Amino acid sequence: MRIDILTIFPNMFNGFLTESIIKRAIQDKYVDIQIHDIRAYSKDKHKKVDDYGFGGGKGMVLMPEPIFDAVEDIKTKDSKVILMTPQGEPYKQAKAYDLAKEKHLIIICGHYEGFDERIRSLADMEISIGDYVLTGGELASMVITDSIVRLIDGVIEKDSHLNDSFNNNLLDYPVYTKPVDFKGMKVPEVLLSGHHANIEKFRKEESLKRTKERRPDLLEKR
Ligand code: 6GU
Repeated sequence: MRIDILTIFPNMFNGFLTESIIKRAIQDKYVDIQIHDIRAYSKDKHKKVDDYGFGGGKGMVLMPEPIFDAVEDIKTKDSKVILMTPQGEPYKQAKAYDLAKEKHLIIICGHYEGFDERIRSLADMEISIGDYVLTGGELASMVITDSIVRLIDGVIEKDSHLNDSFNNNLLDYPVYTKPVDFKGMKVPEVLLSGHHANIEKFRKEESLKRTKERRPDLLEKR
């Protein structure tokens, strides 16, 4: 898969691309992630990418031209263009599975007080990562990229995401490691038993119980 991210703050991605699973996925060629500075597409001599909004009001508005030029430059017949905005479709794990099947994603990070409305016409979809406002789409683009890349076949141990929280609208079951007794808090007996059927039953029950307590809204969707 290839992912191209359009941003006016390319340095925000440095840590994200150079650590842990994302770093390894890039090294092992499961994904090619390219960060593009929108400023590089500005035709203005001061590399301007934003301006005052018509009609007044506070804040600067991202201009359409550099972003249109960037998308035109990067787009292929396989591309899906995603616009990051708090007004987008609320992001869910099911969407991560859908996007992980794509060949090429182009992600546009909105910023400042807003972006010119005509930029919307470039996008195949608009995505929000939740009901709160960030200073820009950069963190949101990293959130969705992370959730997609870990689902690409081979990136994490095969099938290890099958029990992830939110699959089948259930939260994950609790897990434990050594020591068996930590400050009087003990690992549940069944997990030490080696009895696989009982362990599976315990995990299913805990998953349900936890979802009922913490996210009853998810159970209603099952
Ligand atoms: Cl995608 N962008 C911004 N700026 N804020 C957000 C968001 C996106 N999703 C939730 N809040």
